Amino acid sequence: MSTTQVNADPQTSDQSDAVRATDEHVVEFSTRGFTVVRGLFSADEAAAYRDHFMELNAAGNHDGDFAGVEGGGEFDPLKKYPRMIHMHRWDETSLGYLLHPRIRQAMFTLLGRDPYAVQTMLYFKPPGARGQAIHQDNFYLRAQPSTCVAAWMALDVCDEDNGCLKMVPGSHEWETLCTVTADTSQSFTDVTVPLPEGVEPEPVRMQPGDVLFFNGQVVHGSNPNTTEDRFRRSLIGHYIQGDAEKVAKFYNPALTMDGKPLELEIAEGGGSCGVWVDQDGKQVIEVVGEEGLVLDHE
Ligand SMILES: O=C(O)CCC(=O)C(=O)O
Repeated sequence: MSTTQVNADPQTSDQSDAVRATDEHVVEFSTRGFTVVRGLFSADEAAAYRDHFMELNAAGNHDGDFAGVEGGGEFDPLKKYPRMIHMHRWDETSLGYLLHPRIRQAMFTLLGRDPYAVQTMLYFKPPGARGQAIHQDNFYLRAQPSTCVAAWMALDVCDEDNGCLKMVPGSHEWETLCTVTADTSQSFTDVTVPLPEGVEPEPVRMQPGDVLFFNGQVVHGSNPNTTEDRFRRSLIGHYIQGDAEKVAKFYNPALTMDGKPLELEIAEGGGSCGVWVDQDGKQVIEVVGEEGLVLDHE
């Protein structure tokens, strides 16, 4: 199959090293749990990724495609545009993004060392599609010790109308929360986490080519795409911090940022999780027993 190829070579791409993660990004990432490197990829590169994945979608189904749980109705647009996962295992362009030198540089700057690469995802989020209820990525990846990190690239303009990501600043300091049932008329997944009163996620508006880096403990999600004519496509690489020794089975083998496969120990699910309790009028997380729910991936 011939599809649009994306130039992943920083020596010849128009973006080169012009845009990099800086000290300000490091400060924001460590204090808020996430940061956006604006223009890390050019608008043309984002357009080429968009074309590539639309061609892959048009070519048929792929292993792991996920149209969501029941609840989207008879005309659920995700049936035609299911989320793709682990494309880097069979698609060079996805692998090129996952290990891209600019992503590697940004990760190294934010984390102080290379991470291991473990997953790719592509959200098409067409007009009318449900969003994804708020969650913490490390609930699924189970990277231990420490956590996972995402590099979430906007392929379209992302705003509140088409369901941009929304993040809870500072929640990277939280324990992994116990999950509760989500509203599947709004979310294509059926689990979520509760927030204490007064805590609201904030929308992250992005332009094509901007990359949002976020810590795997950060509570985040997205609302439905309420537009009639705008997709909200995004390409995501998931990584685990380079001191992780274990990860859930689904993510093994991991890859070094040079592309070498690496078998880590398997982290079993069902560990302890946190619930919100009142302590002297303040909501704090109390870690309780075992999480009953074990999911392979989000
Ligand atoms: O793109 C979205 O709407 C959700 C993405 C997400 O939750 C993730 O990348 O972990």
